[in-house]
Amino acid sequence: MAITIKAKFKCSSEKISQVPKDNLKDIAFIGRSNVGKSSLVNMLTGINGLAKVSGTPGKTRLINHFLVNDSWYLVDLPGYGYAKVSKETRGEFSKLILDYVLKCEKMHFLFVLVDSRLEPQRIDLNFIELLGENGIPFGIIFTKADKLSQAQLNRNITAYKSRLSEQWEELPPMLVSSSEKRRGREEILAFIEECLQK
Ligand SMILES: Nc1nc2c(ncn2[C@@H]2O[C@H](COP(=O)(O)OP(=O)(O)OP(=O)(O)O)[C@@H](O)[C@H]2O)c(=O)[nH]1
Ligand SMILES: [Mg+2]
Repeated sequence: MAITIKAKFKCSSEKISQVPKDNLKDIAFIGRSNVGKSSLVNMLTGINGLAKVSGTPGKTRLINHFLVNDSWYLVDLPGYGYAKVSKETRGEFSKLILDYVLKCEKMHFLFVLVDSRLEPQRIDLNFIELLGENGIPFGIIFTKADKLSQAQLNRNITAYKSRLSEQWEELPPMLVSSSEKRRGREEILAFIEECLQK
């Protein structure tokens, strides 16, 4: 049976001083531009158009908070790795992303979305390294699983694990999604529920 959740847009922030000041926990989504963060927010909430989706990378520019079941926030973040996004961008990750991920106390758990079709990308590996170094709790979601066969998906996930194992003793939790086919919804929501208890 599909889990129903209640969700509504709360606010967009252009700096972390603007994020909601309540003590509800944030579950956030990050990853390269166009990887499918906003689509996943829509799929999980079951509300198409709640988060703005686009075929052109760099659509989401602000930190968007969506209140779920009046008790926690789903947070849609801008993507990284898209050069044209902003003139203010320094280095590979914007100040907005770094401030939120490294300094925002509401940030309870971060999902790093990676395109299941691609071999490990340098920018994602760099971002994951940054999270590891700073002790940020995170998991990986392999997106757009509808675009490849189950066998290819398994091969790519195995390759990703072995790549991360070169550097880390312990691997982060990993999940699979397809916003197109609504795959992974139950698993991701169950994972989040568990995460919110901690
Ligand atoms: N086939 C398929 N396409 C997807 C999936 N998820 C997202 N897309 C497509 O990928 C494109 C980018 O989706 P978004 O959700 O806007 O990606 P984003 O990560 O939020 O992008 P930015 O906000 O630009 O960082 C859109 O054309 C989506 O329709 C998926 O699971 N399967
Ligand atoms: Mg987006």
